[in-house]
Amino acid sequence: MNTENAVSTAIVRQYSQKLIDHLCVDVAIVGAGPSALVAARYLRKAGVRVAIFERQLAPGGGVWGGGMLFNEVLVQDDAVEILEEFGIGHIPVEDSPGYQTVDSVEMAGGLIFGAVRSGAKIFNSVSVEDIIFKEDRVGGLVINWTTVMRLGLFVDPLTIVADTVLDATGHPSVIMNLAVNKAKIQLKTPTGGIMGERPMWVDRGEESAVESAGEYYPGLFACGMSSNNVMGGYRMGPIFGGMLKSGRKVAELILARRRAE
Ligand code: 48H
Repeated sequence: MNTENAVSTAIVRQYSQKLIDHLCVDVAIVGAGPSALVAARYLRKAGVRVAIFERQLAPGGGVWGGGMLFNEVLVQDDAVEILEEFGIGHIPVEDSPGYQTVDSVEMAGGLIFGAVRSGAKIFNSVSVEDIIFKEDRVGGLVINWTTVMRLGLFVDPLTIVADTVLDATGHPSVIMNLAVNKAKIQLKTPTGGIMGERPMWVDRGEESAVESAGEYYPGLFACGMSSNNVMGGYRMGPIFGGMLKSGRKVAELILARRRAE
């Protein structure tokens, strides 16, 4: 085999095998932002098979840009153990006890590395365009190349079968919207629908991001800004302790649900 052919063959074979191995998983996560990457690592550490589908080329979601492109974020002391789980550095804020600054590039890189090293597979440049919905249960994802979707090409998708789907798509709550609008289901929220994100109130937003992480329909969980939006929580700006804790909490809830079934 010549070298050009060896390179292409190895990549196509390895990618195809990776995709085939993850066409049916325990947990399919939509979006590779901070809450998703934390959830993925804790789920993998418990032996759960996890695949993450991220529509952008670069996983990491909204972490990279810090606050208004100043590439630093804040994390509260009570989420430091999650940073340390991923080996991410942090510096105490001298005049605001209880807070740490974290370089947002280190945070994005560390979260991605920690999730992948735990055995979670990330499929980047893949968009989730629909859900599988059977017998009153969310049963997986419908995926396509982001390029196909952005060009508006008429190309049929493929599917990922999953016991559990985790919506970690951030502010737009893409999967929860699909579930409400296409499957016509009532979510476990006070209104049965998506309540909508409120304006900024850092402390309340941080609380609701964690409180809202959970199961909203059989087979369908949400975390991070997605669950915060679903439950009508406040936004909190470039402070990420809530996102990290939300990811850890949703992993614990998914594990508890799997044990109960
Ligand atoms: C595949 C998709 C699809 C799709 C979207 O927004 P994220 O970083 O998610 P979180 O919730 O872990 O973190 C939120 C945080 O970054 C943030 O925005 C904060 C704290 N805001 C506060 C404020 O006041 O504004 O990541 C979501 C990811 C992104 O990478 C998307 O590209 C991806 O989901 N995604 N992937 N298929 N249909 N939709």
